[in-house]
Amino acid sequence: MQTIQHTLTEQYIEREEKYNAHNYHPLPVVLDRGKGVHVWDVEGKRYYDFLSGYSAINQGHCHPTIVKAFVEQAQKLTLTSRAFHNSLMGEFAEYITSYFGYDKVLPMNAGVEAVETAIKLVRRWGYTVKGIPNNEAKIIVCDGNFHGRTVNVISFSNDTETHNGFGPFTPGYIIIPYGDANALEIALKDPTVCGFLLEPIQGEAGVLVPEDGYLKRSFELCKEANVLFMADEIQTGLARTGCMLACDHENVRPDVLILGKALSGGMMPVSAVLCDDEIMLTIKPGEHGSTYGGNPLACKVSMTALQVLKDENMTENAAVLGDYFRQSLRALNNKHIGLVRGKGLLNAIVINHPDKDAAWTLCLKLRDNGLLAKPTHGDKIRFAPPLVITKEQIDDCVAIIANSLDVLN
Ligand code: IF1
Repeated sequence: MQTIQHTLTEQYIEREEKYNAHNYHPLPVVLDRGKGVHVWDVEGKRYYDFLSGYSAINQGHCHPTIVKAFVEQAQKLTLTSRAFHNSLMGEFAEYITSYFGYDKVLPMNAGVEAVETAIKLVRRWGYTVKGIPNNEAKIIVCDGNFHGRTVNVISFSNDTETHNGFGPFTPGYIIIPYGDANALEIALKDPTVCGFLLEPIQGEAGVLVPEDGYLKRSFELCKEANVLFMADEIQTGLARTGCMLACDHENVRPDVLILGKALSGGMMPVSAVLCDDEIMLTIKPGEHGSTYGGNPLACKVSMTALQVLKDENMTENAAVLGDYFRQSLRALNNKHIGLVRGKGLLNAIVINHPDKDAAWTLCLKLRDNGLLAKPTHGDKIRFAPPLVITKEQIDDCVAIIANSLDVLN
């Protein structure tokens, strides 16, 4: 009788596939432990993490200061619901609003909940402040957007994979090309538009950086049209692109700022919407909320995660090492790297190869050589390490990438 030997990794994956939903196609590696820029799999092999939990781990895995805050608060008070006050909510709200310079914050959990919150706020503002007739408010969004996976949010996604087969969809959205201020200007002529929602750099689309000046021009056009500029900085924010917010690169202060992911340093889902009173106070008690939103554990962890970004100069590190990383990749002059793009430590390469699975093949090779990254949209690979990475580690990683590219010959 033949017995098939399964590695430990295979055993983990088989079990997961048997009992878990098949809503992802992960790279075959089973992670068990993380510290800083590194993760270890169940076999004990170490890797550089070049995905950083889709930029939720900007501060590095299991950052000791954040872990300490987490553990201490977990032993004290974790959840009260918003039916009662908790002793950290005021401190958190003051901390984060002064950190980003807004009147108020509304805390949620997953990123998409903050997007939904922002949409509700902006529609409500549209009706009560701008005077749009009831149920007619529209929001302009961009082609290729990714803002999360609720039915409402996928209603305005034009990615077939995330959108198709989940209808009926929510009306009230106008999709325009990304990076095209003229298209925005035309769409803004509709007086029922209350907001323009965008990613300052499109992540899912493969790290699409718009032309310099696009954010500023879009913001100004919104101002002229009395429309709120809503920045989804869930992925681009929190030092990732070499500024605290990607909008800072063009000195744009969004009317509505949406944060998530690294807001907790990868400890738990924490998201938030920040805006001024004219917008925030249009929602009254009982009209919006969440069981876990603003829980004391999240408040404590989030303040600590934000403080760590500043204390460890992660913005500057992302800016300097991001430039260095892109330069080093370009200097490889490898015929299979069609394009290197990004800002700070949010980067992607476009693979130039006739085989449509080339990016996946390369990611498997990178894994074998000790670096984890994931293809997006077929031919692109995102490179977004934790912001605590050093220059020596970047050199090491570029060498791994250079060696791994041989697999495509
Ligand atoms: C998945 C992408 C990254 C986001 C922006 C809101 C959300 C996200 C700009 C929602 C989430 C994720 C989630 C993850 C894949 C991932 C992703 F490839 F799809 F685009 F990061 F690049 N706004 N991004 O990027 O936040 O509700 O998930 O907390 O859904 O598979 P969430």
